[in-house]
Amino acid sequence: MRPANPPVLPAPQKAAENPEAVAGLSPQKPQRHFRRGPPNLQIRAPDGDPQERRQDRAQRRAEVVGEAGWGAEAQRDGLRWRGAGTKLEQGPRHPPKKAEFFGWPFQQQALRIRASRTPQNERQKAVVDAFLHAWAGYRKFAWGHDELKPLTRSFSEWFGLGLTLIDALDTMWILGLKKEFQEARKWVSKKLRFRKNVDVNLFESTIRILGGLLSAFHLSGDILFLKKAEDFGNRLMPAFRTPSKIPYSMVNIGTGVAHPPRWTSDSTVAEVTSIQLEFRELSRLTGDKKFQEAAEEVTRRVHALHGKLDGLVPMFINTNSGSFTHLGMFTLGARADSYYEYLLKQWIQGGKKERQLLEDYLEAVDGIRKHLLARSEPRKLTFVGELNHGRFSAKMDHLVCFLPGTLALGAHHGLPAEHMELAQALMDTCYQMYRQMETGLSPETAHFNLHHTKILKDVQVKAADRHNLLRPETVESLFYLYRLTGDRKYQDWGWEILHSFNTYTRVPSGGYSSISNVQDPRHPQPRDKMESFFLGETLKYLYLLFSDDPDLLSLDTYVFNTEAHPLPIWAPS
Ligand code: DMJ
Repeated sequence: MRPANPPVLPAPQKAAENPEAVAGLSPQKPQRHFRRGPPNLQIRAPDGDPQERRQDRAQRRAEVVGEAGWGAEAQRDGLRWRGAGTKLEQGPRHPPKKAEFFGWPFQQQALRIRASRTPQNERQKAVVDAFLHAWAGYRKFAWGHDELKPLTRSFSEWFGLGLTLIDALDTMWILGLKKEFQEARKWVSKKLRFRKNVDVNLFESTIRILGGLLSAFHLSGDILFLKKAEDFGNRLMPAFRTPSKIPYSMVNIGTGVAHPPRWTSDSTVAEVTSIQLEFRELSRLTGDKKFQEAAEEVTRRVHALHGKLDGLVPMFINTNSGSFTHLGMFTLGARADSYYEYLLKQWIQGGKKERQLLEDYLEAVDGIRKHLLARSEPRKLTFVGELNHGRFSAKMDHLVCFLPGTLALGAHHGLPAEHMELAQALMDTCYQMYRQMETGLSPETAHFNLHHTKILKDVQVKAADRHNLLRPETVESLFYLYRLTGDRKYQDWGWEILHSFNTYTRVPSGGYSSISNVQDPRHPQPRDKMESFFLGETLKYLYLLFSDDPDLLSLDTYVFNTEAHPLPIWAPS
């Protein structure tokens, strides 16, 4: 019923191959759909066995790639010689003129997604229960503030912008929590004001606030969220006024003064390269190109820089010179992680036409294979280590666990099958980072054992790394791996993790708390903080993981930003 996923270079598709032209799905006017954004979320009763349907799709995909007869090498060569297939198409990159956009009757044409009415299974209900418990704490003790402090029943401020509330908007929509969504919407309408003298971090506020508002707009069709997003995006723009066009990490959204942190003129590479999905989408929606142009200028400059190692990037970049600094240090963890994620996801967002993004991504995956992969003892777990001036360290941040999901997503979109194999191996490892801990929760950073000794566990933890911040990366990847393979073990692993969160991090009076010691089930030492991404990402991905409906935020229609906010894939021209 649905077209097989195209290989890297898809053959020109007939209009009839539009996935939304499938019988039984709510019809869209193709032209509007293509120009404006995603189709409605397709919520329907599953027809037939979901596993079978998934296998069919996987088989068709394999056939398409197989027919093309490309291995990884040939695919990349194909990129170069098949110019027609790789030319940067300008179609979806020209947003509608602003006036045209705002004259648009949203109630009829906004590509809204109905709040989920999918029958929820027991596991999904458990996620809804967890969300409501977290939300109850936030609502009671931290309403309108950035983060809940569940133990002291108070709150903390980071930007003073209701961070948790905004980060959680689309999760509520997806979980079908209409009453909670409406109450939060009212706060956004009545209380959320960006004209305030406050420094925000460009990256963190882009992925959480801008991403959260854009996604809430797409799911609900409510223009309030788009207007807020545009206001906020405008206030972030001063960050790009630097000698190098590489943005400062901080910007005051009231005064318009941007600056680097006090101690350096560097920005973090992951931060400046992980704002593009949001800025590009904001341009497309508003018709104002400046957001996209500023963000893409960063991509172009980073692409051209020296100091990479087979596609791997250092962790810092200077806002004056525009060059990488602290050369020779390579990680897939903090400060570099989402650089790789956004190469792939921008390529997908733009309709798989921007060749440079894909080439940089493919080169980086090869770089990871060549320099950063190793296997632990005794279980031979494949992990991604770090490189410091040629010295390998068997250290892996939990943050790296986004990678199995990203690799699987790339394979789904036609990249080499070996990416999926690596994704599955790394997924096992990320699961073991939970499984081998006494609480069943992963530490912030794992050190892998490389020696044939009597140490029984592959995953070792240093005292400073024993905390768990309720991070999403592993359940995020479990969602992709289940969605794309249909192997139920990934759901079971996610279920175990949810159980551990409930056992060790749930605070009876409301909310969940990060903990300081994942190795001590008797004294996990709650830290009195519930990060906004627990509601924005962790619980959302768990809910999606437990869904058997591949059309609940289809990976052919949406791309998730690095804070789990779904944005539309710009439809192919
Ligand atoms: C989130 O803000 C995002 O997922 C980001 O990419 C990494 N850090 C946190 C979650 O761990």
